[in-house]
Amino acid sequence: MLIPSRDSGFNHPHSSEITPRSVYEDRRQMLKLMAGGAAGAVLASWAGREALAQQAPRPGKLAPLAGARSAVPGAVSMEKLTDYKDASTYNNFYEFGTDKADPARNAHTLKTTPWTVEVEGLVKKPGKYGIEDLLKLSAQEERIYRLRCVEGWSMVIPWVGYSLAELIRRVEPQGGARYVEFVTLADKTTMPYVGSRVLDWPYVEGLRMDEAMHPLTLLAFGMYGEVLPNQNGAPVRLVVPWKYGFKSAKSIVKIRFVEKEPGTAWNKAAKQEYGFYSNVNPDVDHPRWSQATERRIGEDGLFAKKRKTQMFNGYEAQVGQLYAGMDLKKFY
Ligand SMILES: Nc1nc2c(c(=O)[nH]1)N[C@H]1C(S)=C(S)[C@@H](COP(=O)(O)O)O[C@H]1N2
Ligand SMILES: [Mo]
Repeated sequence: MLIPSRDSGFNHPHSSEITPRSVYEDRRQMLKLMAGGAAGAVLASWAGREALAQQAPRPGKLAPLAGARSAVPGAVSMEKLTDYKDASTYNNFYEFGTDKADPARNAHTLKTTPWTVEVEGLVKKPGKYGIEDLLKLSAQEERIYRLRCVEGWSMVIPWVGYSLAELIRRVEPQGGARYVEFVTLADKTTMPYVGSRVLDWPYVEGLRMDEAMHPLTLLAFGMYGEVLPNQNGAPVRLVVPWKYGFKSAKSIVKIRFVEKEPGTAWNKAAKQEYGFYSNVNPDVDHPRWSQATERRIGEDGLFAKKRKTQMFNGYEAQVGQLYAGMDLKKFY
């Protein structure tokens, strides 16, 4: 993320600063391409998917968390998975620092047990959920989602979780609830950047009720068949695949049902640059850079080809109707 320089003297990372991969990785990529044939990266069948699954065994780093393959339309991308190593070492989690490598380096201090998520606001059944109960509230599914960051890179990650709608139905929103606000942990003792002026803490995000209820909106507890690494938002986060990455709030502690559009962390930091909707849209430029193309993490070496960003990150068939008639340049 990049916000206009303010009086903080803080240097924000630029989209152009995506760490170039080493020559070693170029070589590795070349060997992979040779081994798999030119079409090796594109697999269009379930057989292909299974083959990929074999290429990406459980990392064996954290507790296992299995999910059955999701039947939700659009929930299982056939694209090649991003390497676990890349997905867990190239992160945005500003509570732990602004460099992409900071979260993996610093988030070991995050204490994820005990963990409680409070459901509050305009619901008939407010309450506190211990993380274990929240995990068991519905069946865990594997969802292979593209996630595209507003800075211009993307990944393909096998998440484990269930539709946020399952929880929402359980707590019975009142008629006046039109938005859902997600409040994340802001603990100065374990998160070194909370208190810095880079953002207003806690990091807050929000969705319109119909977006929150959409079956693709995932409450995620794991990835690659294991519980989430701290740097990816343990123990529970959101993944909203048709929106820029920053909508996918990490380490959630409160889910609040509200009447008015909630203020969100990046909108508060730079209103003209990050709107409430933040739908992935190649036709709406960020004020300071184009959003038309993206780089897939792991492909950013010698053989890198920029990919064309798709409308709603490729999920238009599933979510396009949520925005029928809306001016997406105005509601960016
Ligand atoms: N609490 C919190 N959640 C956050 C962020 C953050 O800084 N703090 N960064 C967001 C951004 S900008 C992105 S791109 C994604 C990155 O998720 P990943 O590191 O798992 O790929 O997390 C989002 N969720
Ligand atoms: Mo992002």
